[in-house]
Amino acid sequence: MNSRVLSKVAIDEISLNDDLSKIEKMDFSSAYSEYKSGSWASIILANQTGDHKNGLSSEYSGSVKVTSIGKSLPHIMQLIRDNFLFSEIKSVRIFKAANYGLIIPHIDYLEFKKGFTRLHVPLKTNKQCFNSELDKVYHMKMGEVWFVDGNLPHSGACLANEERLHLVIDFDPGLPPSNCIIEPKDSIAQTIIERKEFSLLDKKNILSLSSLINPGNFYALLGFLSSIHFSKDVAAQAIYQWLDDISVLSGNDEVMTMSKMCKKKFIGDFDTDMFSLFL
Ligand code: YCP
Ligand code: CO
Repeated sequence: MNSRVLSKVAIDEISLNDDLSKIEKMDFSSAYSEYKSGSWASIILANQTGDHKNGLSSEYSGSVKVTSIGKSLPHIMQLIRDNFLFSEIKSVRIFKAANYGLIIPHIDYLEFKKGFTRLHVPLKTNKQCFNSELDKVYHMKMGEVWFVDGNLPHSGACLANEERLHLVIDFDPGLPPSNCIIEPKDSIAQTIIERKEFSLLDKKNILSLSSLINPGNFYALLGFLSSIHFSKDVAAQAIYQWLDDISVLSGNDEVMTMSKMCKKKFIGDFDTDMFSLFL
């Protein structure tokens, strides 16, 4: 797994809760909502323009501007200044996943020349929150600083009737992950999730969805397929192979087109065959 824990920040719970209670009342941006199944949204604390309504990331040179949302969350902004190389930051956001919501397996930065070096810091989480990369599923604990490699297929979820908040900081892509942190601490144990075997029967049951799939339930099915790898030992990107197989078996041209479009949008030319052992 290329994603890894780099450090842990000290969090003062009382001041953090002060900011978290403000976040509860905020309107979240609908940017990137095509990636979600169930509840997922973001708020923008800092970006190129300083406008929090500008929810989409952008590549630029020059320094980041704090938005009105960032200014209203002084404790979180201070935590960032205390722990990270502020001058190399390109954006600061909070990702909220809630109530069994997830992000469909995808590769980031496909629309960019280089993308970013991205770190995650959980500010509110629970045991049913998971992230994945290729064939691994892991859990990020409160205050841990994780490098998340967006160049590999990955996904994230809050599979409980609760809310998960991650601080997500994008740095200049030229910066190696450990250089984003002022004082990196190594040797923090990572929590990898053990999952049940993904059996031939499981695969057969998935393919049998070909008799039920149609353009109207396609996205609901995509969300369901995305959730499987969090509990069964199969790779995140397997959903694109399944979708392809299900849609061919369905004989429905519209579904086949949707399946191809989805794969292209979410993982581009990533070769699922190269990793077919895990499908
Ligand atoms: C991003 N990528 O890179 C988004 C977040 C999933 C897709 C949600 O900002
Ligand atoms: Co991503």
